[in-house]
Amino acid sequence: MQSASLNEARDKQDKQDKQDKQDKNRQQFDVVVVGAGFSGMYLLHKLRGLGFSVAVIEAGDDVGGTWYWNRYPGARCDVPSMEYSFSFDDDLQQDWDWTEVMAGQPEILKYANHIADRYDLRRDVRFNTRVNSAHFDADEQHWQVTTDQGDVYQSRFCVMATGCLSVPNTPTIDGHDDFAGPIYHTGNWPHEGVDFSTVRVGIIGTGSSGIQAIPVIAEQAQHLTVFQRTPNYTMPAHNRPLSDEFLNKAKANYEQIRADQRASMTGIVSYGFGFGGADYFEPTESLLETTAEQRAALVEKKGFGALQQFADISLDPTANELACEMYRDQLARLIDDPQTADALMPKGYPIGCKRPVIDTNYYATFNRDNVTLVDLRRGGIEKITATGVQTAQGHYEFDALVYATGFDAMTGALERIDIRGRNGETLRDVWAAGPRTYLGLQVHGFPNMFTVTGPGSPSVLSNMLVSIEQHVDWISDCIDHMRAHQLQVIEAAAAAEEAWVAHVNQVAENTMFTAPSCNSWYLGANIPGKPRIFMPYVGGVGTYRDKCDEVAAAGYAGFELSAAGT
Ligand code: FAD
Ligand code: N01
Repeated sequence: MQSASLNEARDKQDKQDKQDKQDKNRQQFDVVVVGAGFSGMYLLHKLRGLGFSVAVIEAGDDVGGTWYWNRYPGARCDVPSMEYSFSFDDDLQQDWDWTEVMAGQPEILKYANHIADRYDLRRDVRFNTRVNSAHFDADEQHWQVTTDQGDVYQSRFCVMATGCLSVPNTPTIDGHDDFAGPIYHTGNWPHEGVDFSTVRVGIIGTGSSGIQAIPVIAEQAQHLTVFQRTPNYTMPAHNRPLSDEFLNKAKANYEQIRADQRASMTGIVSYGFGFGGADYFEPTESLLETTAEQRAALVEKKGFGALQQFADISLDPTANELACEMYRDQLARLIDDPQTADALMPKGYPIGCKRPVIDTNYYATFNRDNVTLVDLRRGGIEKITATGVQTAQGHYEFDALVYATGFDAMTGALERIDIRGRNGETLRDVWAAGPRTYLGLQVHGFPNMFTVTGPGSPSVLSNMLVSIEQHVDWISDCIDHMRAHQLQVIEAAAAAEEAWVAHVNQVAENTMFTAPSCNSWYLGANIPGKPRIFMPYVGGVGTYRDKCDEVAAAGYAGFELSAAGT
């Protein structure tokens, strides 16, 4: 009895101590931003420039987000670097020289660091700090944000720049803890790198990360065993150094290139890589109008490149199936062993259902003597053992295990924070049946909270730097507008959100993304129990930008704005 009351007293004291510490650490800002990837960095720069006080909170110990965490061998961007970069400051884009068509992770991280230095960003970022909760206080009309360091931040606005691909997914496989060697995840790679030269490696997953890492690890390791559940469609990157001549030409044309990126479907125009010397890459032809002989001749001549010029592959299921056959024909030519070739062949789902993958030497890797492909369609993983992986086909031994198993995408980082809105409801509950937003920018019931590249915006279907810039500009302008008009609260109206969600779903219907045979992380299909909802907006970057601009020009139509809150 006595010890129970002693425990109670101790608990009470602990709570009081925690409260005292929080009170002591309470800090007030106009805006709290969560995340210091490209989104959080540009938000800080932009809002600071408008004269707002801003605190950025970041779990990692430096800036860069994706490019800070994903340091696996072979990590690289698959959008031309000249376009996967910020356009908000012409001096920045003129000063920075990319060295390759598609930059590798170290160079992109260097660029992120350059931005942090150039705009003196780090002084307003709290590193090594994870946000645990964000609650809207309806009486005070502000957000209260708490962290794992015991800090409490109060701010009028809270912007979640937490990333769409920032929560690594490690599948639950029996025996994981029994494995005797080191275990890595591509999405949280050791900063000091990993030397595989004296060991045998097993890797699970053949999405973008796996396909980039496999050729590089195979070159280094004694032996590499690849566990593949679903073969992917992947195209050669043809990456190469950028010449001074190209850099100068692109820089001289930057104003036009940026304008065209913003108006395009995906934020990518591939300047300098068009057919027949055209400035931009634009497929225009119809595969349906070709004969079997023409298709065979094209594959013979151009390999996978044969598919690039046809616009109907992404629109018409019959054209898509023809493209899949051409793809498999080319793949068969590249692989020495017919059984391995068959195992690598994607079948039963369309090209374009999953995020496109671009690789360097992926298929050639499977002709190496030190690489074994395990096609899990012939017998899946049963468990992890101390020395490898037990499948229905047998046991495979190795010394180090790599998960290239992706992310809890788009909603993962947001749902891991205890976010509570005006009536105390959690975002997790509100999104239990799938994410719902107005324009991917706000959620009804969560006033003054914005999401950067949130579900319901083009986001991961686009060159993210273009979408990040557009969202940051829109959000900053909105906050600036509110200050100018002495407004305190902005909240997406329920009806506007409802209509936007319906529109997002409607444009995704009958696309390759939502084909019944399609399983992708866009649909949440990679996470057991996640609702099957197509999360990003397929309508295109240019169309979406126009819609957001119209909404703002109409006094933030579809949002409720008030001086004293609702
Ligand atoms: P992130 O870079 O993910 O940053 C979010 C930050 O928020 C992280 O640093 C994270 O630590 C922090 N954070 C999250 N939750 C919390 C919390 N609770 N508390 C504190 N901090 C938190 N996109 C393209 O357009 N082209 C590409 O070629 C491309 N390649 C990619 C390659 C890889 C390997 C991956 C994983 C993604 C790639 N992407 C690509 C998408 C990429 O995520 C975006 O391009 C972009 O970098 C996202 O920036 P961000 O700032 O929005 O998010
Ligand atoms: O993740 P993924 P990722 N047993 O989800 C497999 C961006 N990115 O990290 O397809 C066995 O695509 C899973 O198999 P299946 C880009 O947006 C860009 O590779 O579910 N296997 C799949 O093969 C990308 O789309 C670049 O059957 C399991 C793999 O793991 C996104 O990040 C580079 C399994 C996961 O693939 C995510 O890519 C890297 C299990 N239990 C990343 N669970 C660029 O180049 C999962 N898998 C731009």
